[in-house]
Amino acid sequence: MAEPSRKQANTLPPMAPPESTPDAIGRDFRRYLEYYLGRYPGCDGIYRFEALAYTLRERIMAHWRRTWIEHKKPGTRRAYYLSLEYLIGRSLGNHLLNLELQGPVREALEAMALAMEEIESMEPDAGLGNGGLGRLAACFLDSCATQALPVMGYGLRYEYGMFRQRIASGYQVEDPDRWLLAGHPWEIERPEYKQLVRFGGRTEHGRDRDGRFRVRWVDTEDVLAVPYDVPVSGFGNAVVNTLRLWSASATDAFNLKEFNAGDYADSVAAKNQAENITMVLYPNDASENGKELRLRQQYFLTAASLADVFRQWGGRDIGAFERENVFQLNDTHPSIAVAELMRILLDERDMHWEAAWRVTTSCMAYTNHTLLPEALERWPVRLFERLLPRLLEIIYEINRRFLAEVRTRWPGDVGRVQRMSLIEEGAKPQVRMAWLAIVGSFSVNGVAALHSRLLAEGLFGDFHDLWPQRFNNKTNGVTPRRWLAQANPDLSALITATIGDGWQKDLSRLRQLEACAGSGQGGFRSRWRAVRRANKVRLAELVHHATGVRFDPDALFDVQVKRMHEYKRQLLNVLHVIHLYDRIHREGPGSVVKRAILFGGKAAPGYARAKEIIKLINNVAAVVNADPLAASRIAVAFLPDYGVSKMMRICPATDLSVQISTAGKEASGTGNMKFMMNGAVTIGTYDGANIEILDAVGEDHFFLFGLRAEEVDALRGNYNPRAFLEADEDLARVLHLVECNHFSASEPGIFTGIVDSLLSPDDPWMTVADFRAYADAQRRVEASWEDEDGWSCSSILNTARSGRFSSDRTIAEYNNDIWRLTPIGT
Ligand code: 26Q
Repeated sequence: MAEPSRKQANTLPPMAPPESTPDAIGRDFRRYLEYYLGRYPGCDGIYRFEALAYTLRERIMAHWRRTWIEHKKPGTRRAYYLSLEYLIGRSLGNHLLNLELQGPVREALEAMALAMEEIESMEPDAGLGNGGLGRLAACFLDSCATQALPVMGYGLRYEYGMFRQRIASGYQVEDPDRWLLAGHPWEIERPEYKQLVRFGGRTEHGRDRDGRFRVRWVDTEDVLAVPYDVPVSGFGNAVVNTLRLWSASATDAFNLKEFNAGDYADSVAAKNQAENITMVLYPNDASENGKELRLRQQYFLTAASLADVFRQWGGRDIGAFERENVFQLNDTHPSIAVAELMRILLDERDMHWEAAWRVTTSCMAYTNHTLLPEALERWPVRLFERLLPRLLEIIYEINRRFLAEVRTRWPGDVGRVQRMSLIEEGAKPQVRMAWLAIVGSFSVNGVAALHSRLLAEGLFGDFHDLWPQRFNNKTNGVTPRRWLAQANPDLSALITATIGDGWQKDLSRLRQLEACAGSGQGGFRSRWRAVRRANKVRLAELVHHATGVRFDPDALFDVQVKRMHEYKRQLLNVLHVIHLYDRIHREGPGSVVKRAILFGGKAAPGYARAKEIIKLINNVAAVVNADPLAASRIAVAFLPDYGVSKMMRICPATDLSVQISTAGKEASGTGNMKFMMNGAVTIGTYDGANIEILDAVGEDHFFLFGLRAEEVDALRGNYNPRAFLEADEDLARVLHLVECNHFSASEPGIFTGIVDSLLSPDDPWMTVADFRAYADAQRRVEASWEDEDGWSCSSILNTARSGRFSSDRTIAEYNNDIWRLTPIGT
């Protein structure tokens, strides 16, 4: 009886979407506030945000549904982005921009004496990522929607996102980020699409009625995956894609035995075990940590997402699956997808190995984000055996067949077979996840030209020998909607007034600004400066509010914000700050330009050295800022709790973008692109995407310094930091100031670990080797800064030539070379 009426209901035409006049928006806002949330206009600000979010969500819904229907049209090829991280930040301002509702919403709010920016600032950042890799995923989703590509993101709905950082006595303190407590009005729970994910148990091998070899995975502990959908709007195109985040929940059958045995409370308490899976984001971004819960998270995301794709595939011909589905693996974190897809095809879809393997290797594509060996994921075979026994069997079989191929190609090359095996042998055998991802994918890419070349020549060299055509580069990009249009509205208005609209979707058009950079364009240059100065005033307010340090808006804003890591060399930056302080005392305050130096970034809680570096920065800042002579020229601050929203205030106000990683270590970097887009000039090493930024803007508008990747490698083995010290009095003085506790008078000795690491011949980051070159490059910065017009010209050219670093360009390349999707018709 229920069926016909539901069918009938399905044929009802959709309700007309709500109007978007200021009146209608104002009415809906009040209705949500007062009748849905049960609050009043003078309530706590978070509720005004929520009411506005719901008001906007209603206006997204019809587009969302229409986009979904387009995606589901038979024959539509779709891509799935699998990522353990999405660093989304705030969404309200982004949807307002994309739906072109800024005007009417502002008007509606003003009629109630409410300020739009104030409401926007109430939204908590969705911090479901660590740093670059997670933010890249968010920028990619934005570009996919803007290009109307049928792409869906799959991720995890962590209850606790990236921890909040506080500074106490100069040290980092972590506080949990229970971001969902404030309410998450963007998401829609879809329990009807829940999936079961299995763990543990054992496998049974046998033959079915037709005599075919079959494997059953039995006695498993099951966890429910419940999806929550988050809308991803495109810019001005009525497309709304979906980010589907999975939340773990205990099954009803969970611990049924104990339950029936009367251990009611214990069995309910045991639900925690299952629900723990999506409790917390792992906060390390550059080293694997080998925790069992992390592997559970990875399989949970992968299994739930693949099951969801197959649910939608239904009973259609599996032969067409590879034509219509492609999975992009965001690093090795979801690379168990290779084995899981094989498991589904073999065990659930009854395919033969060869056919299943053809499908798998036609559907999977893998992106690598790091060259650091310590970040390469390996899982103990024993852990795999216990947690995912069926997947381990499949990995063994993939490996057996793969190594046979290697032996055929290189007969007798035992070393090569050992190097390439998916299993690293030894006392504690491990599964090499990157190898699994490469073997199972038709495409393997790095994230900047240098990085992709180093992968092919080094880390993945053996695989490149075997399958050169699999390897490709996709230089990262960032979305100009968030990072220019939204973050820098005044500069955007100036750009639009100068070259017209359209750059938001075609960033190469910024090139037209080149004509405004030269002399004879004094009017434009001074407007450019005025906008940037106003941005610097706003950043100075933020810094003062958060740290008590005063930045002079007319100073050179010298900024390094990113995760704390030795390879990123915040230490080199601090050494330079100390050198400036020393110069002021030796040569007088007039010898240096006025500078405001900003640091920001989180250290992984278990990364002791990175935390010491934060402490050093804070101690140096305290001494410098309290010294009247030094403080007359330089101010130093460490901004706590750096994240997406902070960056939206920082990058429009930065003059000098500090990108000084040891060459060959930063895969790409994406902060560098955000700064460039907003008119900062880069001081940087020849590393990652810096190289391509330099190439785009030209060497007159970029401060290049330091060893090249080849030189870093060549120096290894006979690196002698003390020789650099002896040859460079400035450096010796700087290190002496640290060693003699000038910055740690009340805690002597706390920085000896740092000094020792800098002076160790085994220092992999070779900070001391690049000190002289960095200080000299900073001298060139000073000279350029004193030529105000010349600097403005460089600033304008950096923006004008940043078009290549739009994630729209990156996504167009992914689509042309890897995904081959057709934009949906709207
Ligand atoms: C792995 C195992 C267990 C726990 C955590 C992890 C883990 C999590 C996150 C390992 C690495 C990450 C993140 C890496 C990352 O953000 N890499 C950056 O990716 C950017 C986008 O491609 C690049 O621009 C940066 O250069 C790269 O460092």
